[in-house]
This record gives sequence, structure tokens and C-alpha cells, in this order.
Amino acid sequence: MSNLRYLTAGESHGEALTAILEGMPSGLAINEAYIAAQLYRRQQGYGRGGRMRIEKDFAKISSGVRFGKTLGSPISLRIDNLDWKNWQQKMRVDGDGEGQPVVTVPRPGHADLPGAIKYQHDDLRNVLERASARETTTRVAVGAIARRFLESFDIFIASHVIQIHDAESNFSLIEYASGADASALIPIQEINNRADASPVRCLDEAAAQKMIARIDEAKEKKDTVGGIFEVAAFNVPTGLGSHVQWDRRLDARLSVAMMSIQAIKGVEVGQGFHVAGVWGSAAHDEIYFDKLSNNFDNARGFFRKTNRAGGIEGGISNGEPVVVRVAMKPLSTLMRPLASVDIKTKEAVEAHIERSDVCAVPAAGVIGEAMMALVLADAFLEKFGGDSMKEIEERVERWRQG
Ligand code: EPS
Repeated sequence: MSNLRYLTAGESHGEALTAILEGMPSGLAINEAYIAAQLYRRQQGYGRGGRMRIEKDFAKISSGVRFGKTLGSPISLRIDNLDWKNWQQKMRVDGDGEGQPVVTVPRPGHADLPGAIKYQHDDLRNVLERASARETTTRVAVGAIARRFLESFDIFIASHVIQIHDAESNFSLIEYASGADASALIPIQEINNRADASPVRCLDEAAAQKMIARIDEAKEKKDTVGGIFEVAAFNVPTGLGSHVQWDRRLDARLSVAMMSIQAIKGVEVGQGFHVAGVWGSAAHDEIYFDKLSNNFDNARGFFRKTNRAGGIEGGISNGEPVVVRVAMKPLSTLMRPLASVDIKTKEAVEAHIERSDVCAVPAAGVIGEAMMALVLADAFLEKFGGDSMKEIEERVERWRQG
């Protein structure tokens, strides 16, 4: 990310999570309640474990905002881990850890073993605490600020779950091409509300029931399940990202962002994997003229009736909704553990068991929204530049005129 930069810090059961976001222009209205609403969304979802009953995530803004508006200086956020009170001895910053339990059996699929070898740890807790998806709380917090920025230009981001285990939804945001019949679709601003109202964030009721049944089954079998979510941004101007250099391509940047979410193993832009198996004539989105594709490109008037490309051609947004699908593996902490080896004794044993979730795909969709918001806000700033909202608004207005 060249315009927006952020770093996160914090262990899952440490005292707090921290994030610093730099590059937000001055004059953007933001408050803690707005961020909290996004954090709340991430904490929901059928299949979460006991931890979510302990935490009530709240990001305290400690710099970069004054009287409800960004200053243009780095924004720092702190989220206290409420569970820390139960871990103070195990997670002490000082002392020598004498008498504290040590985790020595890695879980297949987890960062435990490669992390311990790489960092030369003999306690796997030194890896798993940071590898934990607890870290995504900070991404949703900084992503909320990026989302607020995009919303001020009427760009909306939504997600929903399209698959958990073998249960598949028949709803897709790929249907939302600008030339599609809008009256047949759920209004864009309603997608998240409806998804959030479903325990699995699924917009197909029959599929949602099956997803819930699969999660129950996994829990009963002491197993876990993964799935796929879809995330889309609507009203994205043509021209974000670039074809001229590999690391400026918008699809590449979105893929990195999505793949960086814990437990993610696959990313698809538009109908990426499907079009690999069809004729070229059925893979592309034909070009038409004389209709609004979005609020930014009025003067241009090019639009599509399909959106197989997921709103990106040649690494550049084309004015259609930007749509990606993201595959999450089943969580690697199994209550009926897989075979492993103790790193100290080298004996064959069963993997370590930690309290965990059975399924976190619904929450992952909310995290995907945050990651998309960060990538798009960065690319938007690249295109329209500026240190203040006023400056950017003027540039956007000029672009709108064509
Ligand atoms: C996680 C294990 C569980 C999850 C956690 C991610 O936490 P714990 O070990 O405390 O039971 O609940 O997710 C979160 C805490 C969160 O905020 O999403 C893991 O090992 O990745």
C-alpha cells in the first residue's frame, strides 16, 4: 500500500491490540462508535467458541482525530483484550516464565511448528498467540476508517457467505452488473443488514439452514468446517489500480490483502476459476454505451450487463462492482486432534487442544470487507490524491465532469 500504511500489534491473550494507520487525509468525520459497530459485526456468527462471550471489542482512538475529524496525522487505536485478566501470569511481559505451562505439541495446519522452528521457540505459545485470528480485530478497526472514507464518496462494501463445508448459497454479488435489472436485486445498502441478520451471514435461507446443520455436525464430531465468502465494493470509479506494473494491479493487491487473513487458502476475482473452463466468448463482459455504470463515470457512460471479471480488467477497476471470493480452510484447532509430534521429546502424540471456534467463515467475511476497504481507499488516494478531504473532493468532482 503506497498511500495508506498500517501496522498491527498484539497477542491474542496479551493486554491489548494496537494499530497505527497513516495516510488518511484530514477532515474525515470518524468516531469510536462507528468503528465499534464494525467490530461488533466481526464478533458475530454461528460457530464461534467461548472467547467471543468474553470480549466486547472497542477501539479507543488515542491520536490522529480531534473534535470528530481526522487531522492527517497517524491514527492510533487500542483494543483491550478483556480475557487478559485470566492470562496475566501466562502472558507476563517481565519475569522468566518459571512454573508456567509450556505448549510443545503443534497443530497440523497451524503456524505452531514452522513458526517455532523459524523463531527458535521451545514454547509454541510464543507463535500461536500472534498467529491467532484475534489480530483481525485490529484490521477491522483500521478498515472501518477506510470504509468511512470510501462511504463519504458513496462507495459501499458488502459481504456474505456463499459456502460452508458442502452447503452452497445460490446468491452472488456478481449479479450486480450495472446493466442488470436492479429491481430484481437486494438494494446494495441492504445486503450487509440482511447478511448480518443471518447467523451464518448467508442470503439464501435454505442454504443457511444447511450451513448451520454442518456447523452443528462438526461440533458434535469435534471437528471444524471452512467455507467461502464473497465481498464486493459498489460504485467504484473506473481507474483504480494500474496495468503498468505488477504490484500496482488492483486484483493483485486485493488478492494479497485477502490471502493475508488467517486461515485463507484461496482467492478468486469475479468468476476466475469458472471462466478457466469455458469458451472465451462466455468468459468476458461485453461493452455497451449510454448508461450510468456508477456515480463517478457519468460522463463516460460505458457499462456491462455481466460482471464475470469482478470489476477489474488489466489490473484496473472498470466501473463495475469489484467482487472477490475468498476460501477459508477449516480451523486447525480440532477437539479431536490429529497426529503430531512433541517438539521436545520427539514422541508421536495427539496435537495440542486449545479453546477455539468450530467455524469462523461469517466473521471472515467482515474481515474481508475491511481488507477490501483498505486496498480500495489506498488505490482511491493514489488516483485522486490530496492531503485533505476538501482537496480530494474537488479532484473527484473534476473526474466526475469527465
Ligand atoms: C483463535 C482461537 C480462539 C478464537 C480466536 C482465534 O480464541 P481463544 O484461543 O481465546 O479461545 O476465539 O478469535 C478471537 C479471539 C477473535 O477475536 O476473533 C485462534 O487460535 O486463532
